[in-house]
Amino acid sequence: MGTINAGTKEPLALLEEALEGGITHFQLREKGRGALAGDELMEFAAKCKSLCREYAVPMFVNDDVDLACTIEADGIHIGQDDMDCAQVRKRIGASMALGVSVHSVKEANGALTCGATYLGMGPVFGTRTKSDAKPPAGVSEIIKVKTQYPHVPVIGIGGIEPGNAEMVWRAGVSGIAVISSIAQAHDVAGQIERFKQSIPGRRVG
Ligand code: 3NM
Repeated sequence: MGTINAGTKEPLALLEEALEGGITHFQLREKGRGALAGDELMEFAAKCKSLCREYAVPMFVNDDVDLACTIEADGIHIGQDDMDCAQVRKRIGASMALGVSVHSVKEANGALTCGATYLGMGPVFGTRTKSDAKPPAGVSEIIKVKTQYPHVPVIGIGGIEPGNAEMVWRAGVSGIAVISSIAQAHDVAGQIERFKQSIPGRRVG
């Protein structure tokens, strides 16, 4: 499960609450109006990295290879239009995880040929967080990709909430990535627990 910066709380406080609540991965996605840049971004990313390290949670950086390399992130995530994934793999070396957003078996094939470690697929449901998101795709392409590449980790993203997460798990994902449903939750730890309860076979009671 991943969560990313956003919401009304102070971002580092939110990250700490999410780590305390049990997120398993964190992705820094610093975009849009008022986004940090330059040294400020570097400093903020380094603080996120050290917080994640305290909780032994891997940290990923969205789109920014220089930033990922400078803070020695555990992984980088890129979209189809961001950068050439073969170039990114070349720059980051073999050990850093590389996530690539894909929307079809064809794109998955391309990403894996370039050395992707995992695939992000979305938006599964409608999302207001990403203004240029594609129309909601449901889980049908996830199922096709998992059928073709059963051992490749796929992460579902987009509009995922505790109430609709089970359908995504059942499509065979290894994780779900969530922004608003966690970042805007009043009780972050409680919301993360609700997500954990959504995993088939993990429910108690
Ligand atoms: N990428 P929320 S959807 C960052 O489809 C992102 O690739 C998407 O935010 C994709 O959990 C999305 O608030 C936004 O819907 C996810």
